[in-house]
Parts: sequence; C-alpha cells; structure tokens
Amino acid sequence: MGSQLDALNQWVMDVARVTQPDRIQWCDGSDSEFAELVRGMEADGTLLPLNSETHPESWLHRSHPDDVARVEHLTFVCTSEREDAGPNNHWMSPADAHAKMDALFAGCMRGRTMYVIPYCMGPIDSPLARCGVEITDSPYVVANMRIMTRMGAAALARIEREGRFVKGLHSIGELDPERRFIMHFPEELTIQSYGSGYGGNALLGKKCHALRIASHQARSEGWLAEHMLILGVENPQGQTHYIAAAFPSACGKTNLAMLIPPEGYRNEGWKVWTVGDDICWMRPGPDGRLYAINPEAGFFGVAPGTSEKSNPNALATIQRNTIFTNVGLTDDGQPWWEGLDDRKPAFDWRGNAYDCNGPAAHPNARFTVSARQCPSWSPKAEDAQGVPISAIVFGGRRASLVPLVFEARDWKHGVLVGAAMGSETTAAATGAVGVMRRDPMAMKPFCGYNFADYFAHWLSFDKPGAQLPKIFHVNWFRKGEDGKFLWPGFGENLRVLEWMIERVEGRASATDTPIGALPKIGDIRLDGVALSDEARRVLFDFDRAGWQAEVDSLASFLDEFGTRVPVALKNEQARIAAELRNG
Ligand code: O2Y
Ligand code: MN
Repeated sequence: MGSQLDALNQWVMDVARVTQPDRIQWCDGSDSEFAELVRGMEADGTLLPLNSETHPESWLHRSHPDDVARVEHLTFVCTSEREDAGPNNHWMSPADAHAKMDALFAGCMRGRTMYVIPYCMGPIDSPLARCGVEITDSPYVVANMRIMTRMGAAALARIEREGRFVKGLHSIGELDPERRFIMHFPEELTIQSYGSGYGGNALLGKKCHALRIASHQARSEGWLAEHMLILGVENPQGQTHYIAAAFPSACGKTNLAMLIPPEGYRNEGWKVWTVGDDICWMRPGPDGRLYAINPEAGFFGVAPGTSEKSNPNALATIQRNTIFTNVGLTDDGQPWWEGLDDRKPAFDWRGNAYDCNGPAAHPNARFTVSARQCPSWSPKAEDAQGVPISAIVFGGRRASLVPLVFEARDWKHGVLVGAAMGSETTAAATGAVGVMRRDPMAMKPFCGYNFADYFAHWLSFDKPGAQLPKIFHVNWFRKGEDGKFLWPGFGENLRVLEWMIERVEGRASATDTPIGALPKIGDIRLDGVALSDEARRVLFDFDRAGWQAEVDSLASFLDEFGTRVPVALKNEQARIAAELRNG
C-alpha cells in the first residue's frame, strides 16, 4: 500500500479514536453499497420510498425542523491570521477552532457507523479536478455524496496516485443549533462540520470543499473556484459558446443552466446545453482562454417553484433516482411543492397532515439527482480539459436602476462589476424584503479568504497572452411602476445570451456609457416577446444620476476591505465615478 494511503488510513484511525464509532465502512460507490444503505434508511425511517410508478427509485427525507438550511453565522474560516479570512468571513483561530471541534467530536459516533467517503470533484481523469475524503456518521450524506460527486473506488485510486486530498470530518451530533459549527481550515485543506445533517453544512464536497477550500487553493495555484453555472449555447450552425454565470442564491441559476429556447429559436436550431448549475472551476489553457469544469456530478436544486413552466428540464431530471428533502407529499406518495401544480398535498414537509396553513414544502426543500439524467446535459460536461469560456455573466436581483444587460469595457472593469454585484433580498432568504446586499461574484458566503485578495487574484488573470472572456452584467428582475417584472425571463433570456455571443464575435452593436456598453432596444432580437412600452424604455435605459449614487456607494463598500483592496480596482471605480460626473 502506498504511503499516501498510509496517511489516509492514519487519519481515519485518528478520527475513529476520537469519535469512537461502532463500525467503520469504507465506501466504494457501488450499486450494492447504495442499495444496502437505502435498505437501512428505509428501515429506520430516514428515507421514505416514494410512489414507485410515478417516481421509481426515489425517496423523501425529512430533516430535523431546526436543520433546514446553510448556517452562515456558524460557518468559520480558520486561518492563522484573521486578516487572511477578511471581513467577509467569520474567523476563529485554528487552535481555538480545533479545541472546540475536538470537544464536540469526542465520542460523538458511539453506537453509529463511521463512513469513509473518497470522492473526486470534477471528471475523474481531469487535471482540473481535485479529491477529498469525507468521514461522516450520516448514511443520508453518503447517499447524497454518491450523487453529487464521483465517489468511491476510482477517487480512492486517484488519491493514492496524487497524495493530496481535502480532509472533511462530519458528524450530525445531536442536531442542536447551539452545538453546530462548520469550520474550514484552508491552510490544512481541512473541513470540520458538526451538528447539522443538511445540504451545504453536511455534503462537504459542495460549498465547503468546492468553493471555500477550493477558492483558497485556486488562489495559490492560479485558477478560479466560482459560484457559477456553466452552459453552452449552440447556434443553428452547430457552433457552441460556453458561458459561466454568477448569481446570488435564489436568482434562478438552475433555471438558466437548463434553459429551453423560445419556440422560434428552437425552430431555427438553437440549443442550450447544461454543464453545471452551481459551481465552476476554471483555469487558463495553453491558448490563453479560460477552461472550465463543473466539479459536481449532480444537482442539489431548490424544489419549490420548479415546474413545467419554470424548468421542464429539471422536472424531467427528477422523475426517477432522486432524493427529495423536506418536500410535501400527496396522498398517493408523490413529492409535491409550491408552484409544481394545482394538486393539494396530503402531508407537509414535517410529515403532518397538510392543513393549508403555510407552505407544504419547506422553502429550501431540495432534490438531489445525478446530472446525467438532465435532458440538456452537455456532451462536453465530462470533458477532462473542460470547456472554453467565451463570456462571464454577473447578475443580481435589482428592482430598479440596473438595465437588462451591459458589457464591461475590459477585464479590469469586469472585475469591478463582479465586485459590485448586489441583490435585493427575498423573504425566503432573510425575512427582510427588498434590502440591497452586496454579494461580490455571488461569493459572499463562499469565498475562503479575504475579498480584497480575491479581487487581486481575479485581476491577476489579465496578463500577456491571456484570451479572457468578455464580462457582462444582467438583471432579469427589473420591476415596473406596478411592481411587476418587466422582463419575461426563463427561455427568453436566450435573447440576451445571443447578444452577448454576437458581442464576443464582434457582430452586435451597443452604445458606450460610463457603466459599460448597453444594447439599444433594436440590438437584441425581441420578435414575438410581449414587452410593454415601459419595459422597452426602462430595460435598456442608462440613468446617470442613479448610477452616480450607486458608484459612490460602491466606493464605501470597497473601503470596508481596507488597504488590501487593489489600487487598480479603486482607480477603476474612481474612473467611472469621474466619467459619470463629467458627462
Ligand atoms: O441550504 C443549503 O444547504 C443549500 S444552499 C445551496 C444549494 C445548492 C446550490 N446553491 C446553494 C446556495 O445557497 O448557493
Ligand atoms: Mn449556490
């Protein structure tokens, strides 16, 4: 056995000594292993089989009612220096964090099985992929990790070859919110999570590894780990452009990643291919372009709102082999959530008879499903070299000011546009509606180091020989005076993507403004879209006075990160502010 596996074995034994499980199970990712896990979870009620005719090989899991979402206030980045984590993260010293976690983990797996899950984030043979091992006492986590990552024997073989892997230790503990912490030790490539069995808190390959730890690793290795979907747009000539897009949570990333072209476009031969719906790792290739992989193998998507209208591809994807978490249930054992259809469920997400008071599904109810089941899954999604990115899109939920789309004038300006990203909160996220929160590159909850250094890292890609993507900003959420959305969204968003691609190819026109290049209404194909006069006026409008206030507030935001903010970025803000002033 190679020394790399010795190191892994040693760590597993060290963890077992502390946590004291009754049994240790090394997961190989096989069908028989999965079947055995499911049998156990059906027996103890962790999983409820769904209607096998409508939803074969699918289950419902109900989490503890106090354990239904990521917990940002309990999520820490534990670097030796507080400044390295930055004001964008909660920080704890590694020594304090280890002491706290050691106490929590002591004896916590008594009476339980400890599962060892070797996994690979990204196609198993990709040079862009990275491996990890999660140790957990939750069979539900094992089942989800099998869907969300390349888990098992092949990953273990890669770990043996490479040596380096991210160590993730997870225990559900008592599921007590008072004893819940999600700790990241980027300098040790280590994650420790205690007290939650839910989503991003527990499936450590996802937000913890593929974003927080990976962003840190990417900085030192010269690549980017981003909270972005990746899609391919194929034109009627059969050429495909790949686009990576960052939106804060709850802005419809999964819907955009699985977009179905409007009928007219479909008839012309346009297709949209899904490469990823949440995370994108990209690095410069030999030709200077950025090449991207989706490190995940599945979707952990929000169920509420997913419907035949909003996302037919997602709905088709989750008809079989799917784990649903915290959805409602119909009387014939089908999963149900708000926005799905007009049926009335029999049970809510807690398993109580549904009384029509409040939602039947939890607003953060999820489905976990293999990406391969998605009808729009890209044939290039598993390409080891990744896909070349033509455009990067930043977006937010902005009711006013921000036009439908604009193009940054160059990379530096694009980085500022990403740093300035903001979204107005929805009730589901925070309870406060319509408050603008800055969320640079949609990485506020996920950047494993100081945002000031992160901005500098982004800027560093602009070097001789680089063939960088164009950067755009979109706002699908502009509202009219009546409070209704002005842009129809969904499939119609392809019209905006088409304009971007034409800009990349140097074929579309636009008007230069201090905030970037804006299409005039005639520059985007709008045939067959019902847009009000107000929409036509407002969606393509540049409001100089409004932008002056916006860009001033951006200066204050950058100042929150102190003297580490790159001078080039501050100068870029000052340049735009001056252009706005000078007309
Ligand atoms: O609440 C959770 O644990 C899930 S959050 C999540 C899940 C899938 C994709 N993105 C997100 C997110 O919050 O960005
Ligand atoms: Mn996300």
